[in-house]
Amino acid sequence: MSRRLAVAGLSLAALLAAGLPIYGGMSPIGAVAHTGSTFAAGEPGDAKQPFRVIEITMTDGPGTMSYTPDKIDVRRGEQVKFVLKNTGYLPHEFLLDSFENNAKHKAEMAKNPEMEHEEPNGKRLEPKKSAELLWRFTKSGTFEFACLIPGHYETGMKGIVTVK
Ligand SMILES: [Cu+2]
Repeated sequence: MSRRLAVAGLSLAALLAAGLPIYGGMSPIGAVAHTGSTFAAGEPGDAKQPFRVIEITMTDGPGTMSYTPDKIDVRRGEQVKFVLKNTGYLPHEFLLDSFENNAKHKAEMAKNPEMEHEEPNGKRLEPKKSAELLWRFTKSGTFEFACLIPGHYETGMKGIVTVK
């Protein structure tokens, strides 16, 4: 969060210095505010409650980027601890959200590729790193996990969580 604020601050300064208009959708305020509205898929988990562990590997190779597995079924109310492993050569993200929010986020990332996600519903991993994300699926429906680094989603970095 602090890094993102710093980045947002810099871009504001740059825009002001350049005397360019500041568009509503790209203002620092907008960029920060959207972080609070990204919990479509449930809520951050509670480590004191039981959870199931699901390991997800993120990989990249010639013309391919993917999550394994890329389809997960959970019960409504269930907690899942995602153990994320980036075995590829590039940084990757895991953002758990609605399809709609991920699509919006993706458009923002295209304009601001340095944007880094450190939110309760997302992680960014450098190559050969791992991370954990504990999540409670409080809503039934179909959700998406995605890597929104420009070009990655299109190359296959997306997966589906079905909550019943
Ligand atoms: Cu990626």
